[in-house]
Amino acid sequence: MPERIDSYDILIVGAGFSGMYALIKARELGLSALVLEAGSELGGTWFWNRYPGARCDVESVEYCYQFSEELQQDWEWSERFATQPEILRYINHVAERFDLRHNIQFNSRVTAACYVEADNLWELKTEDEKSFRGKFFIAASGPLSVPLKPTFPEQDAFQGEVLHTGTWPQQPVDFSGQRVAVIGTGASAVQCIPLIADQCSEMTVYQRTPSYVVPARNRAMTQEEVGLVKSDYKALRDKAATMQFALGARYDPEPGSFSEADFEQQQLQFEKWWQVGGLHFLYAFADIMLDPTANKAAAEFLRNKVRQIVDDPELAEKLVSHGVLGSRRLCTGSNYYETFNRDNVHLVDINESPILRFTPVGIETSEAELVHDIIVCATGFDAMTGALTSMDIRGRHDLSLRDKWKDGADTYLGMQVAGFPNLFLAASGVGTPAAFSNVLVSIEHQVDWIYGCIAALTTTGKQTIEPDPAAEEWWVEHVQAVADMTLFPVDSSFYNGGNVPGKHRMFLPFAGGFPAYSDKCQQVATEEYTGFLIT
Ligand code: N01
Repeated sequence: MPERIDSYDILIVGAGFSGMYALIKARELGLSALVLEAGSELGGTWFWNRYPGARCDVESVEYCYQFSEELQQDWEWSERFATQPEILRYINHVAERFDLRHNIQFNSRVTAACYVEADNLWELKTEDEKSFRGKFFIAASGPLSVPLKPTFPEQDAFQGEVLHTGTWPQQPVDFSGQRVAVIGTGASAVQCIPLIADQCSEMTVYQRTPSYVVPARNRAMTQEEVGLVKSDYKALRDKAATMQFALGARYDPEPGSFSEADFEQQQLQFEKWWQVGGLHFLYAFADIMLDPTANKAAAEFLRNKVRQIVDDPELAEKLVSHGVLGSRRLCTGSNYYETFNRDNVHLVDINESPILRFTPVGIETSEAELVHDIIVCATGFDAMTGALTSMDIRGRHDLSLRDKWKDGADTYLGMQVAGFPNLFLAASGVGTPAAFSNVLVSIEHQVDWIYGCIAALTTTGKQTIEPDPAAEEWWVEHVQAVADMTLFPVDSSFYNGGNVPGKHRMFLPFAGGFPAYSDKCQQVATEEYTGFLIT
């Protein structure tokens, strides 16, 4: 007897914030849906990234869903920036409140997805060889879900433990008395270094490119400010939607341009936003990401802060970045630079002393062999495209997404890819502002748009939607043109694939801000999906 294949209206890959919301929306529209999730639990990136110090850099009152006023009112965040465990508690609370679990299949890593043209449906296959069919396929696989593991010579020789921040063990790791290496100094490293340094006996940080780190200034939320937010949550959300990064609605960004202020005013502005803390520092002037002079001044202000914090001037110079501020993700930290004043913390600049190989007891650089018990790789992700190309996705005429994206990840509005009918991308980060914005705002916006589109198709009796290749080409060029008007694409980073050896270089996110992007999406929908081919 042939194997029975379960069929749904909607197949969703990923049970993180976007997959969960996609499921909620499917239910709302009375559509049958199944979520396939590789992990054994909910949470996506927040399930896997449970390293010490993991917390969000968007304020908790904004890093949560806004589709339900009741949900907003009944959940209480305890800190300005929520920790990973608190975010997971929230995610589980949402799953319970909306009764989501019975439509989610865990431990189900999707390895292949194929558009079956004759039946106009998608067939997905999981690692354990199970198949599922659905009319629409929503890839909610996340922008940061494929960890980038370094490949140093003789890496397997090391006898101790090797951990990656992006696939952290489910049980807490005991660092006491351990000699720990941390490779990488991006956002994950910036968060875990101070906490691990507190516990371990010796820490060596292997740095290739320093980051700009602004203090998070995390603290407990007061009842008063929670009350204030909840008294008109909608106003806060509406304001955020008009802001470039769709975050920081509790603060008023400075509308002025850098060149209009004199030196003293400029420094006062920078100091004011340094004191506010967090990513909001980029709001100090309206043109920090547009005017190289403004950007250089902001960067020098941050370098001077490091020079004040770090006791050893030579070490401070190694820790400061000379890149374009914001071109690589701005990091927020708590006691990051201060940690390098500790006697048990050492920095190896691997540009000066490259890592030659791993050895059974540690890491050999061009200068010395250093002994470690645990090596923490905080080496990032194959961002935005990685989760999608890790599946063998095939559209019309067996067109492979991996092949199509070899020379550039083309999408139209970041929602769909030409040649892949009825496949929707939910906040993958490609061609959308998700990576530059409060991703929760982007997720809800994109998922709402996708279901608006599905509803429009269904009510008009249409069967498929996919981008017109010409519209896709235009969007790709537009995304590049907009990025080129800013300073975002200058340095090599995961924004442009520069962090993955051999990956095609292309600036992936839409840098024009959330309001411009959502306006464009709205316009396309209003004009009956211009740029899409509907059959
Ligand atoms: O990854 P990264 P991440 N040898 O790519 C280094 C989100 N996030 O996990 O820059 C030596 O930023 C690499 O060096 P270089 C957030 O969007 C958010 O830290 O390539 N070093 C770099 O220093 C963030 O931006 C939060 O020269 C190697 C580091 O590893 C994104 O996730 C918290 C190497 C990787 O930095 C990714 O952050 C955490 C090698 N072979 C993460 N390979 C918050 O919400 C890589 N590196 C606060």
